[in-house]
Amino acid sequence: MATQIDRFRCAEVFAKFDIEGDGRLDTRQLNAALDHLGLPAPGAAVEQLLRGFDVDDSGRIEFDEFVALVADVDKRTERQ
Ligand SMILES: [Ca+2]
Repeated sequence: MATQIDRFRCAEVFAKFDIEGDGRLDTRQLNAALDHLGLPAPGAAVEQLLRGFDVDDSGRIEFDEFVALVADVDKRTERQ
């Protein structure tokens, strides 16, 4: 079933896994967030995703980057 994860769901999950509340996720937090969304990715893939969507090159995933990343992973998961 298509999941269609929307921005509100992203915000909820982002807040849950942004343990420090600093508005960004590191690799481990991103991994946990994707698991929680039902989009599990192996560690190496998560690191690749983080690099690929880290638009501001901060080494972390901020919320807008997270929304884009989730939409992309979600879309690719649906195709399988
Ligand atoms: Ca970033």
